[in-house]
Amino acid sequence: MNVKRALITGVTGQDGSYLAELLLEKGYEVHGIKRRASQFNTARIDHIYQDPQTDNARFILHYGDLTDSSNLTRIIAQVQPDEVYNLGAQSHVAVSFEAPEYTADVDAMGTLRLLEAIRFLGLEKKTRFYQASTSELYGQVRESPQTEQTPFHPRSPYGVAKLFAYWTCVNYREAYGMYACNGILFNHESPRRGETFVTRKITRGLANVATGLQDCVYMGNIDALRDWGHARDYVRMQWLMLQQDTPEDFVIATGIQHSVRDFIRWAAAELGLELAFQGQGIHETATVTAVTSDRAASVKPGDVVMRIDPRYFRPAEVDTLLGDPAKAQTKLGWSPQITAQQMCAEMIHEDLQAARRHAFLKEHGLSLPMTKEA
Ligand code: NDP
Ligand code: GDR
Repeated sequence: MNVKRALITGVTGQDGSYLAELLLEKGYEVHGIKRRASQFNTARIDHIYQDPQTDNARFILHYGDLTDSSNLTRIIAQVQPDEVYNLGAQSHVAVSFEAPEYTADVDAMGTLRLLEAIRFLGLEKKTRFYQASTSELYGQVRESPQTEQTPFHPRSPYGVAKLFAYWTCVNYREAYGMYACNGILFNHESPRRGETFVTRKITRGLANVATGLQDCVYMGNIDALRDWGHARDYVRMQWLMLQQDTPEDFVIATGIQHSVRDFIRWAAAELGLELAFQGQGIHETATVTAVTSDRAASVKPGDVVMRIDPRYFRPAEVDTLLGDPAKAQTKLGWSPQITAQQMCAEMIHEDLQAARRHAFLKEHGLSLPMTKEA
């Protein structure tokens, strides 16, 4: 039987880890590109790691970087992939304002480098290409909900870089007949979400508060509205998009919107904390009004567990995003299985366990360094 071969950039990230699991389950040989780092950076994929010394390893990692054309070309020449999933990116919107040139190099030029390598190697009729596009393309939204036809107006260096990548993907499809698709994915989260994205910052921060490791979480714009789904649901869609007869772009979203404030409320409720939000703008706080579970043994009514820190405001904000997944539902038969609230509960569960481990170690004078900044 002909085993399909996939190459994933960003395999060490949230989506890369779930996608690698999915493709391995489907019998693929999965190749991933990881960056060299001064410490191990494979925590999300260690559970599926396969010893390269074994003869039949189906999960193979290559050192590489989206800023290095020669490296990408060499890996693609060696792997001869049937499918490339370009998930690698400097993916943090706020950080893209701090490092705009690097973000453009990785997120925009990195996509071009990959597509050009496929073409240069004469693989444009063999290799199917998935581009991790984003709802950040809509930015200052012109209509709601957003569809595949909604005009783009990115609001950050990240969004602008991803816009270049989006159009590059479309252009290679039109110019060279490549099977190349954009998945326009709305925010998706999980217990594997990076610690500085808002949902994980909330679940991790409040779990730390519940166990006495931290007093309070400091947030930015909690009025922001997002359409949150679960990463495990969304990677299924990335694969499905590459299995169609013709390449097309798809919005992937739940079609349901919540505020950051709602997410804080859910996370607190999962810990048995009822909150009252008081004050406005930078003076807004969340105070505990009742503690209904021993999960938050370190907290008492009257404690302020959330404050605003303007450092987390962005130079230009995306206030509201809401996706319309009708095309994906009709053409691909896809619909999300996990609600945002269920996902929040799963994240709290995992972060509470981690916080309890930290608290236990601290109690026994064995504390590991713990980064509070997020
Ligand atoms: P993560 O930030 O969790 O993962 C990003 C991955 O890219 C990591 O493996 C990271 O490596 C890698 N990476 C970063 N810089 C480079 C580089 N220079 N060369 C090679 N690899 C690099 O992101 P997600 O998994 O959440 O998202 C996956 C993709 O989907 C990204 O492109 C993101 O922009 C996009 N997206 C995400 C959405 C979401 O809500 N999660 C929504 C829409 C789009 P390392 O582990 O070493 O840092
Ligand atoms: P986003 O996700 O910018 O939408 O990009 P993030 O979780 O960072 O922010 C969502 C919203 O929450 C507001 N916010 C805060 N955000 C962070 N990170 N930290 C805070 O303290 C905070 N307080 C409020 C933000 O201002 C924003 O409005 C994510 C990334 O995964 C991108 O790669 C992806 O393309 C998009 O989702 C879709």
